[in-house]
Amino acid sequence: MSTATRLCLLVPLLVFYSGAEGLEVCYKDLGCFSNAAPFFSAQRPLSLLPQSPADVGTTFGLFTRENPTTRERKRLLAERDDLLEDSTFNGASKTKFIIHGFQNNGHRPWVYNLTDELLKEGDYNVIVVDWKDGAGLPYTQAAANTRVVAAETERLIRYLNNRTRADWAQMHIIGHSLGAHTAGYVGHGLGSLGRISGLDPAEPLFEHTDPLVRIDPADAAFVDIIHTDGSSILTLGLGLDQPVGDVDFYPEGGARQPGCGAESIISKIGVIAEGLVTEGFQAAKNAFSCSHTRAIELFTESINSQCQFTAYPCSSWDDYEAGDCSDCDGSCSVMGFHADKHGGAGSLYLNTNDKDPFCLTDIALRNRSRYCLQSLTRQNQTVIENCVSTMETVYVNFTTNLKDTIAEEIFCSEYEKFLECVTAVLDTVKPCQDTSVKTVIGSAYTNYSLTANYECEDRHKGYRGGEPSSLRQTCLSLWVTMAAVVLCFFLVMTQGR
Ligand SMILES: *[C@@H]1O[C@H](CO)[C@@H](O)[C@H](O)[C@H]1NC(C)=O
Ligand SMILES: *[C@@H]1O[C@H](CO)[C@@H](O)[C@H](O)[C@H]1NC(C)=O
Ligand SMILES: *[C@@H]1O[C@H](CO)[C@@H](O)[C@H](O)[C@H]1NC(C)=O
Ligand SMILES: *[C@@H]1O[C@H](CO)[C@@H](O)[C@H](O)[C@H]1NC(C)=O
Ligand SMILES: *[C@@H]1O[C@H](CO)[C@@H](O)[C@H](O)[C@H]1NC(C)=O
Ligand SMILES: *[C@@H]1O[C@H](CO)[C@@H](O)[C@H](O)[C@H]1NC(C)=O
Ligand SMILES: [Ca+2]
Repeated sequence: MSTATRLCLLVPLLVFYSGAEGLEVCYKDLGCFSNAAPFFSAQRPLSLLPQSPADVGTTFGLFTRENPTTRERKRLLAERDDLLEDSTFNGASKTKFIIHGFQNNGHRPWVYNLTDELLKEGDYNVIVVDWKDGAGLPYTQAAANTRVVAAETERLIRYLNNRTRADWAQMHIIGHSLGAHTAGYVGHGLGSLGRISGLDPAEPLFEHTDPLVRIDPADAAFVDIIHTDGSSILTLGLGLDQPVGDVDFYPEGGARQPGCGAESIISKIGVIAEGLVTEGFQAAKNAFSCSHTRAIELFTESINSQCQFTAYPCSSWDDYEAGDCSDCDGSCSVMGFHADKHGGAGSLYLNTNDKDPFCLTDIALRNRSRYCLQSLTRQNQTVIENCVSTMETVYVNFTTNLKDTIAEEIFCSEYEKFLECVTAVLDTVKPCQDTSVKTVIGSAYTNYSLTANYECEDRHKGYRGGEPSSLRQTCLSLWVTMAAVVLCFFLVMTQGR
């Protein structure tokens, strides 16, 4: 980010500035919280103090196989032996914590789905950390409140350990968005937590900050991260792109997810608005956070699925997409719940489906990127049967095994068909674009990749011109972003749950 951009970013952030003032605040039993460095930095120009435990209102709901339903949820609280005795907490079982993020709470369908899948997999204590009163606007305050949520969670864990000998080296915290950083603080405080799964950890006020401020590999014995919305905040990406775990999974590159609609900020706002007009608030909200919540869906699916989310080490997503990294060489891993049973470290890449179920079978996965490139660059093996275009996608049906002798001819006629198809899309989408068709076709041509259904889909959509790059660096786009963010938060709020 340039200095100018960063300065720009400060201004809209001021809009959200409010809440606790001062340099340090102390809360009984939880200790003191300072907002001095490293909590104050160039990446974190607005560092608030956390609100009081009463304002944040953290609660802990216990689910086990004996009491799996919402109605049977048991409350736990540090130092409350009566609650513990009345509960089904088993100190000998492993414990899984679920911590939600900004503008969320512990009663969302995804929390129940995740809990159900966990209890199906094993006889765990599942503890849902609900901090909804502290997780609302402004974002700066919610980001600060995570420290109080973490301190309370740490206190509960120490308490459970004292009373039941439950070992926190056997505990696992699953945190989404701000909840991932919360988990980081808990692990840091405890020193030897077993595992943290960070599901698309939040980007704003955390990316490139000191490891004390954000989740990092030292926060637990094993830290696995799933990145699904790592595109710049300037394009409404809400998740970290920076690797912050022992192993970082980047499904579909980790910047944005297939099936989530448009990717440039302008078209993203368009999709949100369209959702609002056609299907109401829920649709608009889903369009806004589709990529960000995909990490949860992927993790939840991974718990009991027969299909493994095999991920490959690679130098970059582009190299992975180009088919350069389809060999594991013993350093692949499996994204999601079972990641701890596999080796693998660093940044790993994989393809996923654009809808539930998201896991692609190994064979389709391995062949997918490479197959398409081969099909398109070695046309003597390929016939394009038909070519169908929509606004977003060009579908191309292939058959293989052509005789080499007619290769040249086929190549030409097939290529013509392909051009026709892509041109048709360009005409529909960007009738006024002055980029020469040749260049545009060129980039579309090499950037197609084959999905499991052998439909050739443009994953980069580069031919549409991408984001307006002149806008990107200006305050204008920031303000548009912020306006959209405000709009979306307003939608989320007014939805009132
Ligand atoms: C929860 O699971 C149900 C049933 O599998 C599914 O239809 C629903 O979309 C899931 N909800 C979320 C938020 O993941
Ligand atoms: C539990 O904590 C109490 C103090 O609250 C302490 O006296 C006791 O030794 C602890 N027990 C264990 C097993 O750590
Ligand atoms: C995957 O590739 C192998 C060899 O490259 C081929 O034999 C197999 O049919 C392909 N499978 C799919 C589903 O494309
Ligand atoms: C494509 O055709 C050329 C020329 O006929 C041939 O040399 C090449 O091996 C063919 N490619 C494949 C993958 O068969
Ligand atoms: C691909 O071809 C099959 C069989 O001809 C057809 O059913 C299918 O609709 C085609 N897909 C596309 C995207 O054209
Ligand atoms: C394919 O897409 C990537 C990523 O968007 C881009 O960097 C690359 O230049 C594109 N390839 C071509 C030939 O345009
Ligand atoms: Ca940390």
